[in-house]
Amino acid sequence: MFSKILIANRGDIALRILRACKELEIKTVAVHSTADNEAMHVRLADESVCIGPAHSSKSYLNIPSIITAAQLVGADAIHPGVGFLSENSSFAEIVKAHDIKFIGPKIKHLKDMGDKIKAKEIAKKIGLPLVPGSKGVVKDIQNAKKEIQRIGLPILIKASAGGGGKGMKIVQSIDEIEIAFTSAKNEARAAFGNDEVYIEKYLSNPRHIEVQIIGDTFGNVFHLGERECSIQRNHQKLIEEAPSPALTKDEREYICNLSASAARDMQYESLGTIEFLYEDGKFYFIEMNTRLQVEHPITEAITGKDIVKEQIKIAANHKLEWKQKDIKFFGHAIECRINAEDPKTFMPSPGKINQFHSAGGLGIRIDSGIYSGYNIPPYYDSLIAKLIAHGNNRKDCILKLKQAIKEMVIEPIPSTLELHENLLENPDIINGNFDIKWLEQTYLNGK
Ligand code: MV4
Repeated sequence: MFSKILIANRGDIALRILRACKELEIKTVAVHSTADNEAMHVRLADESVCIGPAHSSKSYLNIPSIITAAQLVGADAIHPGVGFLSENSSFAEIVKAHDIKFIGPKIKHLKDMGDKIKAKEIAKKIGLPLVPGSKGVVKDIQNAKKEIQRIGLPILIKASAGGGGKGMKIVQSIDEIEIAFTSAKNEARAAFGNDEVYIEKYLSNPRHIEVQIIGDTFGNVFHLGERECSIQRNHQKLIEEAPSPALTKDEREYICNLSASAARDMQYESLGTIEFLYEDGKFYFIEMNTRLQVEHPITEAITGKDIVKEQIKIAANHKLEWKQKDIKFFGHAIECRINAEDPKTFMPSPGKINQFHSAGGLGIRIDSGIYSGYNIPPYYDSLIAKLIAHGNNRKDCILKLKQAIKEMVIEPIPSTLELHENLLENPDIINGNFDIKWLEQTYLNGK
């Protein structure tokens, strides 16, 4: 087992990883920017190293600085957390070149899944259903038009180096193709330094359903059920739940087993998530995330597994101590992401928290680095807390969440706590009747 892990992240996720390390009796090293001197994960770590100024390009994304910190303290592994460097294959290569273990999947899988066209090729080979689309890169407008004739409108142009929705263009009618294709390429070049694009049939009202995968270095690869992540705005998820209220038992078994066997074929290691769109009873693979995810606590709630501890053990070449049949699913879990944002305009609302009061009770979990007197810096993601409820069933879970939201106090900064309170009273939410468009087009528009 590792003796010292450097946590290359901040906020609630750094704290989450720190807790897993403590339970495994591994020493922890926090790295932080000058804006995070007073952060909770820094206070609780055994050691901390300031790795640069506030802007994340100079600190949390500063590879030389992080490697130097790891060498200075003698860390034998680095956990990249979520976001930042977590899916950066060059970072993983550099970590490895310094004889430090990168806690995550094989470099090959970071690379393959980072290239969305390659990811689709692999997914196809291993039997995952794809959205109908171009075979690989679409080079020019001529070819784009040919693809449209074959696939039919509407289509979506996506960046091969993209993911998370950046640089996508919808084409509803053929005369839009020239502008859409050119701007998709320009945006992709500007955002990713790679202007390769591909085309897919555009699904207008899908749900977003993803399957959690875990694999060890001995070829044991299992699924830990699915998560429903359709409640989102601007590609930022607000609420996630497990299991999905949209699936039948048969559909769940089908997609989870298919995902596990696909990941097994790849000999996937560590944590991963296979993302699907789900529309009219059919699943379509879109991409695979090769990291721990923000919404992992709902999977932990319904499976009773600490997947961050498992991820660390896997990186240290421990064998998973259970098989697929040993994984039992219990009840229903929902996560509300609480952001330091205005609940109506979604404008970031950093600043000082004068009062913080947590919620509690059976089945309530709060992952957060905030405290009374904490000053939320303006430089990073606005997620400040994750409120997770686990109940016997979906109704029980919603009731627990509503009470927890009433109990929680985060003052005086505006936060999305109030939005969640309202959402949980909405009949569509209560009935599980929503898709990826619902929040923006139905809920926020109708207000
Ligand atoms: C799509 C789609 C509709 N049709 N692909 C957005 C991010 C990236 N993961 C893929 N995304 C989408 N791909 C086809 N062919 C709609 C989206 C999409 C979306 C997907 C999941 C969760 C939220 C979303 C929000 C807007 C668009």
